[in-house]
Amino acid sequence: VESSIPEGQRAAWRKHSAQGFTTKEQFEDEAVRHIETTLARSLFNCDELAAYSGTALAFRDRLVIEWNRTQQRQSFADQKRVYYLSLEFLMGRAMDNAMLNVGMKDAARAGLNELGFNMEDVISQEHDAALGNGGLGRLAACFLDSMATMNFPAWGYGLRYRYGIFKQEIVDGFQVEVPDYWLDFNPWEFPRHDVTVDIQFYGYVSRKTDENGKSVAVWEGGEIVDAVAFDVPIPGYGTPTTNNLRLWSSQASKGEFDFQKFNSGNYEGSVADQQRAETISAVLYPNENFETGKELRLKQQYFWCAASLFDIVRRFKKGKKAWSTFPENVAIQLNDTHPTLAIVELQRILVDLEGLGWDEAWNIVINTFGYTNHTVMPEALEKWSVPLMQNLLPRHLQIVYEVNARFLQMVEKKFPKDRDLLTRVSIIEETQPKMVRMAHLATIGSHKVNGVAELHSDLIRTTIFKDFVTIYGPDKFTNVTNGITPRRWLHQANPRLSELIASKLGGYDFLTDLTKLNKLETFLDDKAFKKEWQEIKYANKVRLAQYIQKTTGVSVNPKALFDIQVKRIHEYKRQQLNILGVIHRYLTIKAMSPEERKKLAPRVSIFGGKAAPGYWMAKTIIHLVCAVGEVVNKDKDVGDLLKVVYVEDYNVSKAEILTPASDISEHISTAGTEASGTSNMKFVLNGGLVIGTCDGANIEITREIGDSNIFLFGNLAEDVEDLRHAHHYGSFQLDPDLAKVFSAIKSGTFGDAGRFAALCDSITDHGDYYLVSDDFASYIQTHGLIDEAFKDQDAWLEKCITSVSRMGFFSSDRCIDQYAEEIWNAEPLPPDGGANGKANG
Ligand code: GPU
Repeated sequence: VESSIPEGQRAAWRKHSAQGFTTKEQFEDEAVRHIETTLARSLFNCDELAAYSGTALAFRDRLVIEWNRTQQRQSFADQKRVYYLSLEFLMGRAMDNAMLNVGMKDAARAGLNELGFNMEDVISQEHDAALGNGGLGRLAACFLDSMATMNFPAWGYGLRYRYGIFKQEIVDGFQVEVPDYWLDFNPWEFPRHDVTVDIQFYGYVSRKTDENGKSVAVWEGGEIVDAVAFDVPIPGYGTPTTNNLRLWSSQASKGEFDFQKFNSGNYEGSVADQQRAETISAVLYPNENFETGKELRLKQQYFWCAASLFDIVRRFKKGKKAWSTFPENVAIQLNDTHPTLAIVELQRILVDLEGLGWDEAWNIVINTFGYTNHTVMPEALEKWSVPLMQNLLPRHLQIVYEVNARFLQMVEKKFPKDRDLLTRVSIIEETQPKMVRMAHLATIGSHKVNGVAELHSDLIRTTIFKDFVTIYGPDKFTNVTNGITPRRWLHQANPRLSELIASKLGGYDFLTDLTKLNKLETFLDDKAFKKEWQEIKYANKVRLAQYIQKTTGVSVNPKALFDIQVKRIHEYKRQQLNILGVIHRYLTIKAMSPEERKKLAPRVSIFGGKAAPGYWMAKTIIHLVCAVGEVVNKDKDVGDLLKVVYVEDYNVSKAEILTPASDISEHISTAGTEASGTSNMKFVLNGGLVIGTCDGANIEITREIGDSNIFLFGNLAEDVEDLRHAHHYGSFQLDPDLAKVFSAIKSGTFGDAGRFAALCDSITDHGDYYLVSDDFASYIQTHGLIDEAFKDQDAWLEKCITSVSRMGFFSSDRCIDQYAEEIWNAEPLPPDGGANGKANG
């Protein structure tokens, strides 16, 4: 369909083209106009939410103008596009980021002041876009930011959940989940009702002969659900490039089939169908590092993969190029195995719908996809039951079997007569029922597989993908250590620190080349600089203390050492080790003389994070933290020496308050279990130190910042297996200090001991799988070192500044460079047509 304005009318069009505001005055014009007309509010009816809305809409206009231009530019340039498929995008708030990227925040602040509002209050009106669980989803958001900033023609594809991750309330020390309906007013999304894709489920496969006498599979029957596109602009920093995040929403099909039902008078039936269709994109599954194998989840996955692939293929076909060039034009990155069906769907499109031969198609598929693995933990590896897939996606299951047969044939040829090898690497697990192993399928269907930190990438090569390394050779497996965007995690979260750094480095170049931070080390003797650094940290702690006071009623002393552990609650992340250590500290303080107490540095132990609703042990850990807080915070013997706080509903916006306010943060997973971690990077970048195990990216952080600037403890990954074995077959020796902690719990010091029995027993009686007891002594001892180190504030500060100066490697810009170079073979498209891909002013 021809939809462009005819040549003769374009001049008139251009004359009236939207400009967006460029001055404070114009900002006020636009904000007030939006409040009065778009929102139909008035001078007499304008609260902070309305002020937020008007401000957001004014900035949105600016974004949209660049967004349209970027999309046009990318269409004309016709170079390789990158597609990032992720079931999670944990975006947080958009407006502050839009202001940073448009570059008019100061004008808007002044304008809002004139209109009677305060910028920070207005910003905090925005509801987080919380379409993710934790690290995996936030990584996707950081990558979008980097890809736009670095001018890559790159789109994200995801699901538009009506309900994101639940809101957590703590009621009487227990987690309560409340649904997060976030779409009430969301100015950052644009419905594209003209971009709708029919998605098929169920039905059956038959074989037909096409006009050339070739046998083709035809997938018929079943039901159709519509995928409607909702687009979200993703602005880059320091560049007009504004990329697109396309989120699919499910709707009942408007096709003939369903109208028949409606017309035949089955009104209730058609409404029920509608609701069933909408269920697909209704809610984000709230599990992190855990898969439940529910049919609706598989439906979500196929719905999103099929819609995205249709869209990607449609865009490719516009260029009228040979199919063989598909991988030169398209790179698709799979964020974990959740989008693995995209591999099968592309093969189906090429073979069944486009008539390519199997091998030709499969070559295209392999060269198009890259797969990122985020865990080695068995409970998180996706497996779908064959009967379930047979019923929902009959043609896809056939293709999976065909892929598997050909793969196993190849393996058999290379390694004859090794039946065990075939059993181990098969996509199909021969259990009852049979299961489809998605990680195997993703590995076989991609040209590169990467882990997210060096240790993790080594582990996948030697454990879950060992046989695949034997089969394919080592080059298919690579590492791209995670990173974070310095725009959000330094400049936005910690504006004063960013400003101080800029004043020393002579500008904000470090925000697009984080390695520039290393010049900070030359200011280690600059007294005024160090004093200001310290003042900024203190101010950030005061802000957090006020927030804690307001939300929990607990008073904490901002001069105390702030010790923070915020992340999803999981036994492998070992919040239980932290709280058991806190109890040990409490018992130690209680046993101290007043003189001894005076020598101790006051502490605030801050916890935050959500437990998956069905994860009872995680909920028990939350309850123990709250129960300990109840006792400790009221204990007059203890006073400021120890406070224990649970911050409710940890999310991206809370992270922006917590991260800049830490002295120490805890990244204490059992060695070998945390693939990377990314909050470790955020805390160090904000001038906090880390207590951590030799796990995930902690190891590379240590290598970069130096081992004297981090507090490492605990057993190494290489020893974990033997230790676990010893728990079962040797004699399990509970750490004596931990034993004292358990007797305090069991004697009811923190309320009904029965509530904590399962938690204690998991360590004492059930094998201590996460090595809490093995690491306890070293953990406690290391906290002692932290107490000592914190007393020398000057040395402490030096560690912090040195660490920040050496964090350049952990920018997500570096990740994207590496993906582009080593996996995607994609180039940036700078808006000025220049040769380099770096952001331009
Ligand atoms: N991660 Br698998 C998640 O957040 N959710 C998941 O379902 C899986 C992994 C995390 C890893 O636990 C964390 O170590 C890593 O930094 C992050 O993904 C991003 O790679």
